[in-house]
Amino acid sequence: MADVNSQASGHGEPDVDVVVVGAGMAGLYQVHRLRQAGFRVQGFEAADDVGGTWYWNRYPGARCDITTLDYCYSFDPELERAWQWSEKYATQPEILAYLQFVADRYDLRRSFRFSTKVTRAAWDEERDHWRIATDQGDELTCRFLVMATGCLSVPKTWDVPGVERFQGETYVTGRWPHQGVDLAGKRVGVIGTGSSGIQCIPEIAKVAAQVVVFQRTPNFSAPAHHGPPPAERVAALAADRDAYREAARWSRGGVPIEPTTVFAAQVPEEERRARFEARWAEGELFSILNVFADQGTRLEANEVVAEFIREKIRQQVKDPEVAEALSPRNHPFGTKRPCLDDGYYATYNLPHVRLVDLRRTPIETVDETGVRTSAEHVDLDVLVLATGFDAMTGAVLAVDPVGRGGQRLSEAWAEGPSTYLGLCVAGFPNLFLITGPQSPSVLSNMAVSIEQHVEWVSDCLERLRAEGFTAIEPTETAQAGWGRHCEDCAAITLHPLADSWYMGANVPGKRRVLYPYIGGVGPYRKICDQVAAGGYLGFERRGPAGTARDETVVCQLQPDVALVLDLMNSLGLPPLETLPVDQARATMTAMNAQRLPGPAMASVEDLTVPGAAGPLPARRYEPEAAVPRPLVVWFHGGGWVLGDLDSDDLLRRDLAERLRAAVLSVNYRHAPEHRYPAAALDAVAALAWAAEHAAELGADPAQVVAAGWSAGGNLAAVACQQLRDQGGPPIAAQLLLCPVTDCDLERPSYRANAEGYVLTLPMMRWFWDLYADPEDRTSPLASPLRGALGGLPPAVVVTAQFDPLHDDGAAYAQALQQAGVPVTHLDARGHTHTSLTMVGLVLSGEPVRAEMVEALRQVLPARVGV
Ligand code: NA7
Repeated sequence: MADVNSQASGHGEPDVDVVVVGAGMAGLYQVHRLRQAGFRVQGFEAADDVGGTWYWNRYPGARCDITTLDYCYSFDPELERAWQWSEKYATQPEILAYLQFVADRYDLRRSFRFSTKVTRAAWDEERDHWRIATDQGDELTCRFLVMATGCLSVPKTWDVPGVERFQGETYVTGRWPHQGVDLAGKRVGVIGTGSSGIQCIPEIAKVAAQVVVFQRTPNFSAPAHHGPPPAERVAALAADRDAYREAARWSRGGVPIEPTTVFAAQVPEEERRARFEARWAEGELFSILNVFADQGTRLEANEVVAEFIREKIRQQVKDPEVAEALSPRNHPFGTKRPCLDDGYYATYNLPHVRLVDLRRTPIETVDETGVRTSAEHVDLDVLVLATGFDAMTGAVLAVDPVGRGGQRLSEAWAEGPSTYLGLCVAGFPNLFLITGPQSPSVLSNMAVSIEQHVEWVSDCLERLRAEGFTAIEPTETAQAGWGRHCEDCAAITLHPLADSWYMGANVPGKRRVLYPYIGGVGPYRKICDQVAAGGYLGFERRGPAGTARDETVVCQLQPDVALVLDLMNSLGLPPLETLPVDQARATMTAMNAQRLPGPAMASVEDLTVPGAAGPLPARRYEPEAAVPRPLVVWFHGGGWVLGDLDSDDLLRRDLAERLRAAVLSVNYRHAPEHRYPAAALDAVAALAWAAEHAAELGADPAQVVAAGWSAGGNLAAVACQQLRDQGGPPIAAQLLLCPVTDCDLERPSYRANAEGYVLTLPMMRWFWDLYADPEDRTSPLASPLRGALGGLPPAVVVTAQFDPLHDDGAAYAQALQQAGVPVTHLDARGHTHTSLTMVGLVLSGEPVRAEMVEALRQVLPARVGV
């Protein structure tokens, strides 16, 4: 081991290879792995022994709330055999004993300097190493700095006014005295009802003479059902340990639970209740978070679970007023860390326990003898602060590493944490965060996430050493891309609705973003693995071997689009273009049948409208709306070949509802039975008829919109050109969603997005071949981009980033603009050709469709029906 008191020489090799800060679950394993790999490692720990969270949080009732046989190391089967957990959720002393056992078993203490805080870390650009200083006067240099400082290790600064005046005993749950506290016969006030408060209140109530709980926000809590480790889990683990652990590593939360695919709206009330009761009985966080697939993303689904829990609270608490005060109503279930408890709610039935609802009677101040609220003075002997932590960033920013160019991490993070994969930070070479912000961390089983990070970091350092690099750092572009991906993930959840510590809302002045990554443990592991396997995608590596820089930006697809693509790939369906047309149509019909129900309409009516060669089936959607309203004449997608009256049904309902418009969907004739120009001529005829009969269709003739998706967008564009040439009837606007506008299949987006995003280049070839002869394709009736564009109705053109047709739409928008037509071009980032149509399934499409409709409203002549 290096002499950590030695002054850094500043020349040649650094004193050690790696400094690891923290001797909790992460730091212990990191030191172990790096030592095994032959690195010279020095650890520092502020406490006088190992344990991290479990060293500090010794308050009564402190326990794990992930089943402990999942919340433990899995890197060594021998270790697993050597340690048996006595309970389903181990108590703090047992977990601390386990970590001490681990430290002994691998002789880890010798690598740590305890009772020592790292106070300074600065990157030496000339020598490619970090300079570290501690509060004990150590100064040393290291090549790599690993912050294993924990996500919930820095208690939040006391922000309860007057706390320092209190003359009784004051205890912070996260800094509970080691010798314990005698609360027997005392009047105890507890501020805070997060996990710590909810765990300690029932225990304190067992001994104290009086307990007064000061609650600002009620939290959701489920019974933990303490007892021995669950028999099925023990059996599953015993039967095949490796498979069990592997399943956890690739799961969404780090515990091997099968995610449900049942949406709340899909099942009747009775079944909803049965599903909830079954999960409630399990007493596990991930179970109760997994009643419905959409409870984390849809308020209505969430409210079903939330209300079931409120009902449970009412059943447990005798006084209805207290029960109501304990019932959370200001945040969706799961957006604040839910708790597991042991008789928490029933505690309020005890005569010596009282709840003070701070929303009704806020704390004015703490004074020498107790707490004064707006309604009373509560005399106390003891004040317990269970007020939480400066989560995710507090511990790292306490050191506030100084990176390249003298930039402090706090400056780099002024607008919120910005990392690549939650592991590294641009501008801070060779700095690694274990379970940092923008990694799954606190939304997962920490043990699994810690192991994944530690192993990734260790492998990375070994690869750097083997390949002769001395520094690694993410590119700004890769980091910005990861930040966008994290935001995209957060945006489709309900998290932004809550003032939670996940959102940084508990610390005044902290930037409001979702700090952890919510994309899931398994998907995240896959991304990290791909980054490494690809030669450190998005990283620059430097050293005597030269510089290797990779400019990749990972995860550019919207997260829910990626999930749908994965799901579709897993079905192993044959490519449509390899099927006979009737089978391709049957496949589409079968897939449409799987859809969720769309927005309800006041009426949906089937009718016929005149086409170019006879009547065409059509369907009219009427939302509840003011009249007169716009009329959208809709042409469905399907490459002129596929599709029927049911195609794009959800999209049309969504459009009708958002625009408060009547939508008339016309089922034009399809190829190959009716090749070019049948579909185009039908579209022209139907659009003309609809525009002439708008009033009869209950709409405003001045607000007729020609619209369509994909090949339907092609038909809408073509029909607008034809009606302009025919001298009317007038069309107010055109809405072209991912339209086909030209027969040139050589545009860059056809190459970039040729495969893998549902609509493929081979499929487009197939559609064109079935629709039109090569010599016909260049006609404006097939390729509207080649037509005259002046004098066309204002247009809203939507393109999707990962659509082979992206450049078709973009080129049309540009050409329209050049021809003097007012155009709004919306380019949907991270979307595919089909994803914007997946109403209810792909939530990231909602803001795009909202923007699309808003743009349409802007160009419609009269702003009615809004
Ligand atoms: P939490 O979950 O942040 O809970 C802190 C609690 O303290 C919460 O109820 C807060 O109410 C309350 N609080 C914080 N500041 C105040 C002030 N000034 N006045 C009144 N009440 C206040 O921390 P925990 O230690 O319980 O749990 C942290 C995590 O550790 C937990 O989620 C598990 O992952 C393990 P608020 O909700 O902010 O209104």
